[in-house]
Amino acid sequence: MFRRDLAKIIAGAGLAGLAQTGLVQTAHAQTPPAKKSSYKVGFAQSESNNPWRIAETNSMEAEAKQRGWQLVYTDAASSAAKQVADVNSMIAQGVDLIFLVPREERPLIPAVRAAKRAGIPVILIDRTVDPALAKPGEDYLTFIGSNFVEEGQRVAEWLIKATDGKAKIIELEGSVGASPANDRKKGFDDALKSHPGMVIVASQSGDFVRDTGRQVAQTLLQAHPDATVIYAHNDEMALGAITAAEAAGKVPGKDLTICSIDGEKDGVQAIADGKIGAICQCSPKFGPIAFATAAKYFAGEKIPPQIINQDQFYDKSNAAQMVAQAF
Ligand code: GYE
Repeated sequence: MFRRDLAKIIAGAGLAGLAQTGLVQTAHAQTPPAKKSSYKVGFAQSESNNPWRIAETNSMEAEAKQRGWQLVYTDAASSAAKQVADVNSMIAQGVDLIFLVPREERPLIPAVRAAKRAGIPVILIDRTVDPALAKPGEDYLTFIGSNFVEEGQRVAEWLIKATDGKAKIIELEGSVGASPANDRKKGFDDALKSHPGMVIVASQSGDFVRDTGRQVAQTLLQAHPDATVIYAHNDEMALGAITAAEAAGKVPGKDLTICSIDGEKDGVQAIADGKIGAICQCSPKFGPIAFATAAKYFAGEKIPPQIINQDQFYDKSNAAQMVAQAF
């Protein structure tokens, strides 16, 4: 809702009615604060337990420093409840804008709503919230990140070719309720539907964590020793799966084709070493685009409801030369 629309509504409805419907707050959230030479912005990170998260935080901190903006940083340590509290504390500190990585799609809705009520704009970066419960351009400013459905699809398409359409697949899902876990599963599973030879024999969460991925892969390989593929929703779990497979006496790259998403250094190196077959990139370097979008907003420009990052794809044709620039 923008100022022009608000003026129309005020003319038609009267302010008292608006306050009851909450429309005043919506309009406020879309109205940039007075121009300043420097801003105080919050960055509510979900956790810091893998190279992807650390690369994202570094990218955000570097950009804040370069622009001379104050960054209020919090780490929710994998707890959605703590992340809601973190956002509330940023609201209490009167930040000009909040960059939020909603750890899970639904539990972070109260945080989005609280910021909206306080008239503080929120930019969701890297993960999003349930679109049925909160909408970009209305409940928060915009979402910046990858198309996770497409990432899952691209891995599926590569696998269909690499296996001639015949595979028994173990799927290691990301954190339960996280948008990249939901959408990477959807994109992958849907792409396999028209290929009856591609069978998912088991699918379970490894929480995007290397050692959890290892443990889940170990259990699932015991239950399905004839599996030929492991699809992990991120590189960390794929690297855990390599350890589990080797411990079970299997040779990744020969007995098992392993695929994942992210493109961290260890993952891209594992392709070069022949242990991972392919990885769809998902870049964690959000600093430049996130802050540029906030700056445009502060300058009064209209922000699109979604800003989608373009991802590369790694396989043995390009992995060796991409290792050096991977995060
Ligand atoms: O793939 C994973 C991380 O939200 C897109 O979260 C991100 C994902 C990323 O923990 O490694």
